[in-house]
Amino acid sequence: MSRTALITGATSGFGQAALERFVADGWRVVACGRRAARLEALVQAHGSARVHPACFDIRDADAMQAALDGLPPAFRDVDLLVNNAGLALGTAMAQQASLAQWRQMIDTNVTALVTLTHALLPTLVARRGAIINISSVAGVYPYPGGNVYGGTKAFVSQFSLGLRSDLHGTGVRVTTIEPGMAETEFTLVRTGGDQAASDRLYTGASPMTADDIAGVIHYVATLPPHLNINRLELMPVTQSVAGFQVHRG
Ligand code: NDP
Ligand code: 8X3
Repeated sequence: MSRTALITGATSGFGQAALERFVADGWRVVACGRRAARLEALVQAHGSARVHPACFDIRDADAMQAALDGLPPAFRDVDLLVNNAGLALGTAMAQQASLAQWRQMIDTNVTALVTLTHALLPTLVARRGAIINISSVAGVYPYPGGNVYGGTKAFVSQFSLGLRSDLHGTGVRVTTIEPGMAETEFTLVRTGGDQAASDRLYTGASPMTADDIAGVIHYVATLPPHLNINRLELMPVTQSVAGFQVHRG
């Protein structure tokens, strides 16, 4: 029986790579994002029986609800919610950071994620479905300039554990995936479109790929229904943690 996944941030990076994996495995996918042309290209590539485009800004709760209300019958029974849409903006120290950027990260990574989860929980409970939340190593390990981005991802990881507790006995699975450095449009977005900065970060570093993360998302989603992975932290071999700093003055 064909299952249905709703993937946010399906126009790029992890979300788009995950869509490709799920469609190839016979799933239907509700593909969410703001960039209509990219969503349309996904429908063209895979067909409207497999991919339904849901074009909305995830921070707009009314637009989100309208998109859910407008799902064609074949895409309404969502078995898997992949909360992937998100972003980091800037790497400024907190004392120099933009409050507007902080708010945009919170609105996208936190408020929109909980709003969509809240809207889909009745369906997911009825279908004994699954939720995969994309967090980050930035939510576990602090680094200079990570401030609010890391805070939003710590929220995602803790919210996921809370969902696990609340959904106890429903059969709904909840997993947090916490990736480290992966080459996508993430750094392009974070730097306000600085392709050279993005290239500098990834060149020679052998970062993870979007497809690496998509494979993990698909693996988690297709485990036997009695098995729940609570959280999974991943890094490229070239990345590790080295945290403390000491100021003497
Ligand atoms: P990309 O920038 O390639 O993709 C981000 C996706 O989020 C896009 O599809 C974008 O769609 C969507 N998105 C962003 N803002 C909104 C919005 N307001 N409304 C709707 N959709 C939105 O980055 P990644 O694939 O790397 O990021 C995916 C997730 O993984 C994010 O949550 C990120 O924080 C996380 N992550 C990334 C890591 C990395 O190193 N790349 C590591 C750890 C976690 P559109 O612009 O079309 O709206
Ligand atoms: C993205 C990973 O280390 O750039 O979440 O914050 S990092």
